[in-house]
Amino acid sequence: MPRFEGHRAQLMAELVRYAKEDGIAVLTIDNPPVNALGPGVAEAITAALSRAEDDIDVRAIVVIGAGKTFVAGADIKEFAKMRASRDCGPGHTAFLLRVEDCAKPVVMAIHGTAFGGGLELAMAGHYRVATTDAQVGQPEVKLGIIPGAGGTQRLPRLAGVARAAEMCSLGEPVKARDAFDHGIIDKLADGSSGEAELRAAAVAFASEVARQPVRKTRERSEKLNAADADNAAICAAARDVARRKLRGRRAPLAAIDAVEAAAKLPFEKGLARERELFVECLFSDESSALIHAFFGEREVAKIPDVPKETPMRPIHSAAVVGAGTMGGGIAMVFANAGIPVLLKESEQAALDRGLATIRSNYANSVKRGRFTQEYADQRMALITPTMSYDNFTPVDVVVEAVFESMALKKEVFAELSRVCKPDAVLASNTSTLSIDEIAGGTTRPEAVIGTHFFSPANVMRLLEVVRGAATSKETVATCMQLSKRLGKVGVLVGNCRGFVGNRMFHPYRREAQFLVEEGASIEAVDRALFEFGMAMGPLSVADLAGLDIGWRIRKEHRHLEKPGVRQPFAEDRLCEMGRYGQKTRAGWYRYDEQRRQIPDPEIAELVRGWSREKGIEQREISSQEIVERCIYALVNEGARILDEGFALRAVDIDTIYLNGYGFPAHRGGPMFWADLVGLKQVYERVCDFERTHGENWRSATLLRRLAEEGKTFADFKKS
Ligand code: 3H9
Repeated sequence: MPRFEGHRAQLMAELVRYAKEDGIAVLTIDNPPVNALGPGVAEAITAALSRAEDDIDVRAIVVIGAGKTFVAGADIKEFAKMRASRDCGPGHTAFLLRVEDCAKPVVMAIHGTAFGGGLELAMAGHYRVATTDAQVGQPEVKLGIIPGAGGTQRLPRLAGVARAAEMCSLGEPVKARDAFDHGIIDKLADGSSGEAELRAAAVAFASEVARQPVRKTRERSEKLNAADADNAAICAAARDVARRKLRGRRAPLAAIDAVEAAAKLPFEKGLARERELFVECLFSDESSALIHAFFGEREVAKIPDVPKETPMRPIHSAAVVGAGTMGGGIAMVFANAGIPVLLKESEQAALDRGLATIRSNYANSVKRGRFTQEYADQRMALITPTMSYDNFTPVDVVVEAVFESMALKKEVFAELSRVCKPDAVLASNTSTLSIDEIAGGTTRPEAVIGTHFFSPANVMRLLEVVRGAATSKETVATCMQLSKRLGKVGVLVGNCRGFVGNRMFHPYRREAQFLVEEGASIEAVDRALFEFGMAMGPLSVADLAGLDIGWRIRKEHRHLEKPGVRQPFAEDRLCEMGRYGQKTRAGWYRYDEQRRQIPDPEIAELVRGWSREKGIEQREISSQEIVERCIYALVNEGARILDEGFALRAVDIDTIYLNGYGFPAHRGGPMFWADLVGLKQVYERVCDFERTHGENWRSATLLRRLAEEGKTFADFKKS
């Protein structure tokens, strides 16, 4: 064999190991970390299948994944290369037809996850055995694409059109038992969860089916409804759900079109339709944005000066100081992760109130079927209420969540320094105060860090981890790892006013108010941003959060405002009228007893009157200007933050906005979106706004520089 061929054969043998057990060939895919169908894997599987077919001692074949999972899908990194070369390559369709045409029965053994191309591979096999804790799914829409290797054609043949349309359009994972009930899995390997146990169960199953003729999924049709009208109705209903749940996205609708094609067309024609739709989606901005978001969520865990090997403190127990809305939510987060947590208050009544809220949150979850009463009881039992610091000594991490007052926080941290063991992490949930100043009041500033949870803490995925000047690498590493354990996306940020998220949100909200003061209607501002994809319009968000919070902060920081620079005034006036938002059932809008929003024309009229008094010209404002004013305000501030080093990378800012501020995932985050628009265009618009609206719109130096150099935020690396 020539040297090159020999090397290739060796590589393939490493990607897919071949073994034999009682006449069953076992093919183990070994492509860490998640056995993705990366370069060479399909070829290696094909070669191993051929070897098994040629081996007269082999009666059937098992395909299994090495390590903790089956195949988690195609290699997502390859999509960027395809986009860059405008070439999707041959794809995996022919490979999977080859698997399906294997002359001997092929049993796919699934543990961990069979996602995307992984499930497509599994469905091209003749049988599927799975551990009970395995999950299957077609999550491609979460990457802005659709299954591209027959998933939309084989899944309806196994699970029916309705289930396939749902799985392919929403992308949610399905547990093995559910998949079994729907015909996707043929056998559950009860009691096994790891590769070795599953392998034994799959080999036994393969021996049972070895004598049966192969059963090709593509030739099955019993689950495809005979009547086209039924399928059309199912797909129409699926489209309604997808439009509602994944607003503004193309891929979910394309996925349903492809599933519908499976029901209408012969298999080969259906495959061709799937391919067309896959290619259309792959070359969309939606897909580049969602893939950016996928890798971003993983990238943020990588801190250049805090390598993986940095020692971390083990976290076995926690304490939360303050049982208000945030403190109670944070205690639930620890309990939900199985970590026992003390919940401290200084007054019995406040402690009782906090516990009652937690209890009612758990009761609601049980009522909604999210988990059982027993599970809720177990979580509740992990929360220990207390009125003193006496039992704080052994805890590994404390999160302070008391009222936003520096004096009070300093008091708490002084107490924590006194009672906590020397290596405990001391975290503050402050959203506005300086971590350095808080740390300065302790005897161990290296152990002090910010953990800025978002409300409701037990629901929102974002956690800003705020690094102070003295915070040690060990403390940073511990908190970043803890955030993953708590089910949060931890993003490391620097200690500036508002940190990253709120610092950027400030100019965004400011512009929303200015727009109303200049004549846009309250509803028009909210509608334009909602249609851009934001979870809620900025004025509705303000009503939800409480207008009085911003009012109080503005009053405290008035001395920092630059004279002569325009400030919004309408929200302060609303507060002076006692309109604090949803909590007083009146703010920008009015609210009924069920907190349903009702437009309030009186307020629009009032704001118009106040604005005229202040000499602010009233004019028609387009929804494009509304979006640009608000989103470019985010981008401009984001550029400053990046330049000043308070965020490590542009993708960190995007991840914050996608997970904590309702920024639409299919736009990739504000910085990514600006890169897509083109920084030159963004910069020119910012300059226009500066000419018209003054100093608030002074362009960030970094934005100007990158625009002039023809670069993107993604190119930027802080030297
Ligand atoms: C597809 O299949 C299209 C098909 O229709 C075929 C068309 C032709 N590729 O998440 P983790 C990396 S589309 C490349 O932290 P976990 C990830 O970046 C695909 N890399 O672990 C990370 O790298 P790093 C459909 C991947 O245990 C490392 O693996 N499939 C891929 O918390 C560990 O990941 C999906 O969408 C991949 N497919 O969760 C599944 N997957 O360490 C996407 C992961 O350098 N993946 N990586 O940061 C997942 O949902 C989760 O990774 C999984 C494991 C649940 C599997």
